Amino acid sequence: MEKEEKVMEASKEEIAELTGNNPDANNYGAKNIRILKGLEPVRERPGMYIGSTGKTGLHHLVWEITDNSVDEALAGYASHIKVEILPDDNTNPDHPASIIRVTDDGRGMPIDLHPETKRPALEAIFSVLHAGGKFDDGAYKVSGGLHGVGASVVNALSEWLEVTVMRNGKLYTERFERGAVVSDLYEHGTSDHTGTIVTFKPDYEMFHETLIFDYETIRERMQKTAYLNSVLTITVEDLRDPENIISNTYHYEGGIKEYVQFLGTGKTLLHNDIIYTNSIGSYKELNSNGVEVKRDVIIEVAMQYNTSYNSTIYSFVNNVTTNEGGHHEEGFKLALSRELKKYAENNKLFKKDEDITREDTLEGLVAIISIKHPNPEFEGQTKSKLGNPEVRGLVNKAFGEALERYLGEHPADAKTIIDKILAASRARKAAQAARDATRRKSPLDNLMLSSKLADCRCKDPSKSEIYLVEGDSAGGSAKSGRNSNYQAILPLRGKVLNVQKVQLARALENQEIQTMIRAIGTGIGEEFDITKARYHKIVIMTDADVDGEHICILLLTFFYRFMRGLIEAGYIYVAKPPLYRIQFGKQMDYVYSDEDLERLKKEKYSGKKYDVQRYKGLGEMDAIQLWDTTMDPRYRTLTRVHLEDAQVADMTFEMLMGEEVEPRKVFIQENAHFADNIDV
Ligand code: 0R9
Repeated sequence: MEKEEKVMEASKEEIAELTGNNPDANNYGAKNIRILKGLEPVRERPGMYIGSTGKTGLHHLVWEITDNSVDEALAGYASHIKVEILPDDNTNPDHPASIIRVTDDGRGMPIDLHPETKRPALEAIFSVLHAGGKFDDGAYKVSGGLHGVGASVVNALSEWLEVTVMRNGKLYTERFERGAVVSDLYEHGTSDHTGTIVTFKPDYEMFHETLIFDYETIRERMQKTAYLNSVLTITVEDLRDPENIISNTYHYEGGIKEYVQFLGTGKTLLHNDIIYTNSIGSYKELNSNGVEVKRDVIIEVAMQYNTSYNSTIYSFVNNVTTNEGGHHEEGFKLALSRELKKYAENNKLFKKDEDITREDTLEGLVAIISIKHPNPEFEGQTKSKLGNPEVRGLVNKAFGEALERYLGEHPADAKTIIDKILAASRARKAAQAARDATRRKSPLDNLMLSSKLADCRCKDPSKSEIYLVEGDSAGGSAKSGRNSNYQAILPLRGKVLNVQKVQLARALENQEIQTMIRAIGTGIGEEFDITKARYHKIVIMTDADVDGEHICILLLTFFYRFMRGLIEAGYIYVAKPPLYRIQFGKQMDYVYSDEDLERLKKEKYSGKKYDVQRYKGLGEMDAIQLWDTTMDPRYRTLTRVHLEDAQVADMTFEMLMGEEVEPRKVFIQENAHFADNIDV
């Protein structure tokens, strides 16, 4: 979605009229708030402003508000943020909802009246699209949600929203409903401290999927925000059940160093110290008046190696995750490989014919790159790639110097790291040989593929699907039940390799994985090419039990590690087979959850002598049943797997597949929370 599509700028005259035309951009207040347009467009096309009107979009409302508090903290005026999930006010029993309250201890939003409009400054922030300091040239507002559209969008999409400001020793409140002022800002008491409280209830007219906030999603995001901003203390509370109040408070004095430490938990570390830099780089640009000005970029990097084979690199710009990387990540990787290579060469650590690539230096690495930029440009498919080219050189220089210093001062650590990278280099060469073997198509390989894969007749990938089916027996039923025009079936026997624990070379030796790669057609790793995908729907179909769940997660791990582009393109799905069949005479229903079974027993089958069959596996269904319940596009439920937050997904995989057994067991019995439900 292009930013330009969303911004509907008012004319210069309108801005001048409404703002009093005061260009003093660094002094926020009523005068220089840019008023751009009414809120109707937001209610007309909410997805344009918050990405979606599903669960993800709903939670964006929270981020938009907390981001403003984070800005206030980064400006040096606030240190505490509290996010509370409150119980429903029960005004619409048909639409159960939760309410969010965000509190900060900053200066309090300005309440002074605009000289022309005679309305309070905060009112413009909440009732005019794109009002606020974020868009003022020169204003160093660093925080920002995915779409950065602010408080007015939250207000537009809330059934009601209240802002309370503690300022000048007094308390003020203004209330809005669906974006419109319903009670003007009024003074109603005194306060011995300053701050802002925003409380809102999402509007059921706007969010049809759910109005219930997820504590875990908010907790996780706030924890990350606390790691990235060591000045902050953030409390998250779930007050919905008075019997079970949940509360977490986060404050990380060590900031991203503690983050790296946390991500390395449970891993064997190669060195004790975390390599760290915190510096300011600057570049020149022209401001809105065409005058060249110097801009500062804060650069923070922390990293540490462990003995694993995976790399965990998370990058952020102004506290926003940049899943697709960009120039800050590039600068980091460039400096990393250059400095390590230079050190190894200078200290004669390479034997004859040995060399290392950039990819080798990433193995077993945990790194956080966090920059604060006054004017970030986001690009890429999901607008999560940093596009400012000047950042590459700044990070390269800042981190390169820090790493060079560290290696020079810690020769024992340096040697351990270089040894690890050389091992990675040897494994890479072995993997290349294995990959070449996978690619080499002998007539025997083709025979093996065709004996397992029941391909579809359609050759148009956008219309073709492949079902990866657990077990030969279910695979057989799926082959008989499918629509062979566009549905291909690949049965997978046994547990697919646990790819987290092994290196690429070993994973590729696995027969099931080789067949799957050949069938999908994109290649893997660096050679991955999404345009070669033979199917645009890759559906994992496993039993609705713990083993099935496990196989599903193993497959997702594989895709995440080696064919991530398939997830990013939205090609990976999980099928949902029924758990039960309930029957009375000719009346029959397939049931997909325990709750639905109980409901049907009470409502549709009450008083009847019904029969309930529990499906322990897909293999218990015949071809027709499998088609009806899990493969027929008219009735099936597919869940699209997406990397809404690569970090969460990666940590989940790590937890599931890593060395710690217990959390994995617990998790497998619950649902994978990197998947978002959609009906297809
Ligand atoms: C609970 C959520 N908090 C906020 O939304 C929040 C916004 C905000 C803020 C300022 C201080 N605290 C805040 N909390 C602020 C005050 C002043 C100047 N800049 C920022 C000041 O006192 O001069 N504001 C964010 C935007 C604006 N205020 C403004 F545009 F209205 F100025």
